[in-house]
Order: sequence, then C-alpha cells, then structure tokens
Amino acid sequence: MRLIVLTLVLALAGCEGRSPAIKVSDAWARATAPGQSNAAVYVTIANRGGADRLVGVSSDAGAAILHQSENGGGVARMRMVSETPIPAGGRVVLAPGGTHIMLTGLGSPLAVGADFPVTFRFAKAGPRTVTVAVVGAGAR
Ligand SMILES: [Cu+2]
Repeated sequence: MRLIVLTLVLALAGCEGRSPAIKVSDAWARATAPGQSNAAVYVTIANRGGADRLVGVSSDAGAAILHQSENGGGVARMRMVSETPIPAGGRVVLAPGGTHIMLTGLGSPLAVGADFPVTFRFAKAGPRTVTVAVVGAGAR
C-alpha cells in the first residue's frame, strides 16, 4: 500500500513538471539521554508555491509520526496529527512546544554530531528527504 501511494505521488509530481515550491531546511533533533528511545525532530518548511499539506513523515532511525504539543491545565501533552497545512507562500517552523516529528523505537541513541535522514511527504509537492543534525540537549 505504501509503495502504491509513493508511486502515485511521484507520478503526480512528474506530471506537473514545475520546479519544487517546497523547501525543507534546518532539520535538527536533540541528543537522546541513556535509555531514551524517543526523540523529536524540528524543521523549517518554506513554500514559494501554492498551498500544500505535510501529510506524512518517515525515517530509518525509528517510527516517525506527526505530533502536536499542547499545554492544557499546566500539563504538557502530545497528540498525533494526520497532517499540517503549509500555506501558500508561507513558512512553517516546527519547533519545541508546537508541531514536531516524533520518532519512537529508535534503533540506536542519537549522539551529538550524528545525523540521519527523514523524509517528509507533501500532498502536492511530493517527498523531500533532509538530513537531521543531532545537537546537544541544551544547544537550542
Ligand atoms: Cu511528540
């Protein structure tokens, strides 16, 4: 099923023949503490084209889902979201306290200075793979 969806996305992207309007940059994650198997990935998404939606994420580092942080009654919670709107000509920054990519079941710890790929899937622009830089826990 995943392969069929990916093939369809690539086919659609090829048909449109336009230069990519979505650019994903500044992807980063904090190093994990011993025994920690989850990590959040943050990124900046710039859109020079029409409205789009971030509809999926994947990574070899672990299972990846879109997450939204919420602060209700002084308690920080996270919930899964199925997609994130990317406004036309807009810029979406995934940052601590807001929407992020949640990685669970990490195969190995995230060490400072390491990097790994994450693929972002957009409804119209198709997939974008970026390299996530791992920074120290207090670095940013
Ligand atoms: Cu999360």
